[in-house]
Amino acid sequence: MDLFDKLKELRQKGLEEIKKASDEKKLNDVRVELVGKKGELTKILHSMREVAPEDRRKVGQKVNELRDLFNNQLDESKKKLVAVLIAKKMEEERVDVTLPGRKQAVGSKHPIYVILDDLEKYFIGMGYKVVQGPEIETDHYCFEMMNLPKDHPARDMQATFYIDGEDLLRTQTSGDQARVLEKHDFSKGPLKMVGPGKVYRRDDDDATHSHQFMQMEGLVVDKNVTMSDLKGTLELIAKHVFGQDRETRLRPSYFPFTEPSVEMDVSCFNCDGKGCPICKYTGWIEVLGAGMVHPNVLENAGIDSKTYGGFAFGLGLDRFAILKYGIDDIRDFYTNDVRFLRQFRKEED
Ligand code: FA5
Repeated sequence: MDLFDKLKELRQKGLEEIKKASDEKKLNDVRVELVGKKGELTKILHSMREVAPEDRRKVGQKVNELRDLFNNQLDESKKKLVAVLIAKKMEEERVDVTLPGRKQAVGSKHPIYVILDDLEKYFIGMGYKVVQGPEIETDHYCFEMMNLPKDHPARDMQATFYIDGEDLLRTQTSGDQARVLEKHDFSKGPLKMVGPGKVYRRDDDDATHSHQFMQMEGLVVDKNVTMSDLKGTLELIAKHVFGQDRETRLRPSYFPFTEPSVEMDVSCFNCDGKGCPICKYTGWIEVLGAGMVHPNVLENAGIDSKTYGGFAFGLGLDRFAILKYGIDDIRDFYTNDVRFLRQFRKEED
């Protein structure tokens, strides 16, 4: 067969193979086989010696024409294959933009934590450190160290859930006082701390009582701390949380770990002090207990009560929250109703 016939045959075979190649890889193989460095057309050029000199130019021309033809066909085929591939991918990854989007439910801070975080910041600003005591507390720290020995009648006011003879769900955050007093090094400066957290009591639930609630303990111990330091601090807190207009009062009270002891009331948000079922017709809602640290508490922790003295307070964060937001039932904080919680979303911003 002469070279012209070979070229004719290659033309037919090449075009068929290009047509048959069903993916990019196969098409590339065909390209290498036809127009590659060691491909069919190159082989033909290498056998030019067999061609009569007067025909060589013509053969060269034919080879070039065929190379152009193959290259064009190969490019065309590639374009078609890529287009098919893209169409297939688009079909597979089709997104229906008219479908409604998936709604992301964004939660918000619990109202009690809104107040807690705000108060923490406020106290940190006044030089207090924040401590975190254990919710499962020992009788030793919750009561004994706080001047409440086993047979003390004041234990009855805080009946709680015992886990065994020694461990209990803490009734108050006051155990934090004993824990920090034991560790504090007064050569490094005065002790100023707040300890927020959950507490538990076997109280009967009503609009202002819950069997689980939040307290924030406060303790300041140094030389020369006076009752007016306590009064000033409590007034600052009340004004910070409730604003300048809400009325507050201090009443004498009793706690085994403070002497003298006081309780602070805030005028009822619901009746503005006139008396209603929420404040049990007193016009006031009690928000915290406080007093000057009892010398026994200091001595129990190994601190000389003749040199050092201080004040302490335990505020009820739930009570702060109901008064601040005008919530008529404390139990709403613990029922996890999102319609209730959503109302406080703005407070967080
Ligand atoms: C105490 O728990 C003392 N540890 C507070 C204290 C600390 C006094 C340091 C002196 C020095 P009391 O039982 O009064 O005190 O509780 C403190 C506050 O917790 C109350 O003023 C009230 O705001 C809140 N509170 C008490 N019982 C409940 C309850 N069942 N539900 C919601 N809040 C409560």
